[in-house]
Amino acid sequence: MDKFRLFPVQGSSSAQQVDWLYYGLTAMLVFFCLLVFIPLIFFCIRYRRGAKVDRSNPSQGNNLLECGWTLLPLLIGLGFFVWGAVIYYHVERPPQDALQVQVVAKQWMWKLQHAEGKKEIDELHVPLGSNVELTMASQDVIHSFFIPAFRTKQDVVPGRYTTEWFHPTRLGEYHLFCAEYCGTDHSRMIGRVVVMRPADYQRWLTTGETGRSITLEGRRLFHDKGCSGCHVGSSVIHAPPLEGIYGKQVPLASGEIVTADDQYIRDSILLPAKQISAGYANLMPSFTGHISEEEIMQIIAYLKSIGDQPQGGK
Ligand code: HEC
Ligand SMILES: [Cu+2]
Repeated sequence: MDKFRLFPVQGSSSAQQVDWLYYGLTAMLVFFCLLVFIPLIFFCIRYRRGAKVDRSNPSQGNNLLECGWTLLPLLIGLGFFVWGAVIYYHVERPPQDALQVQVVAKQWMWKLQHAEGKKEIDELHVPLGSNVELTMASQDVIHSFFIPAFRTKQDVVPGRYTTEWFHPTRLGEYHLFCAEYCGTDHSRMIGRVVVMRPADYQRWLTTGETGRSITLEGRRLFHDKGCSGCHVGSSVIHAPPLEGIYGKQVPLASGEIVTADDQYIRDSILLPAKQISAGYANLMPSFTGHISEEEIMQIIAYLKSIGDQPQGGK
């Protein structure tokens, strides 16, 4: 039985929900298929040419039947819509306590980094029973991060961040695919996800080349890339302080108010002229071509980490 599988194994908390929806849809389709085709075949045979059956008194229509077969499918359709929407809502909203993993896609590999600093390529190690959130960026074209056993798939798009989360419920190794055609070697852009016992995961984090944590790496970059030259209180250039900016509402020169999330900070670094903060001049140089997606993610993690410190004004 294990050889013949219509569905991949259920490796995450959402897998079962997604599968039940599929079973439900399939059952409904089979039901309506039979409802149409069994009478159809029956009438084909019964009223075939030459058959001696009563053909008098043809039906003149039946309002109850008409309303019934219009309303019933409508209600069933809406029911499936609500069912699907509930699952979608669950799958699209990462929980607050999730472990953070940064993912950068490029032709043709996945580069991943854990918050503690451990990096890997085409492999993702995660602990059993924890929520894991991936923040993903692409260095070139559109890719898609697909783990069939977890029933999660999300496009990875250049120029913006997308996220994906899951809660592994089963130890083991699972396929990781790129599910968006991304060029010649797309079919080789594959890898594996390894779900480990939490203790094994902690041990794994500290073995091999571990590197510095993402936030420490971000702090180093903040100085090395020259950000700190402008973004400190004592700077000659009038630039906004960045302590506590993460997640805050930022007024822009255009009068708009935006939330300083990952995307906003990323755009501030690469396209500083796009959104100017109110009260400041457009003096920040663009770092396009001078900073990699990984480095931007590290700086964002650093800015996030200095978010809790008290600071003057907003
Ligand atoms: C030459 C000085 C200068 C340098 C270097 C510089 N910035 Fe800026 N930065 C500014 C100024 C001025 C603004 C305000 C105008 C604007 O929004 O573009 C700003 C705005 C920002 C904002 C938006 C802040 C807000 O309150 O909306 C962020 C985030 C930011 N910079 C991050 C960085 C990072 C990260 C680096 C290093 C990679 C960096 N900056 C390097 C001068 C600088
Ligand atoms: Cu790809």
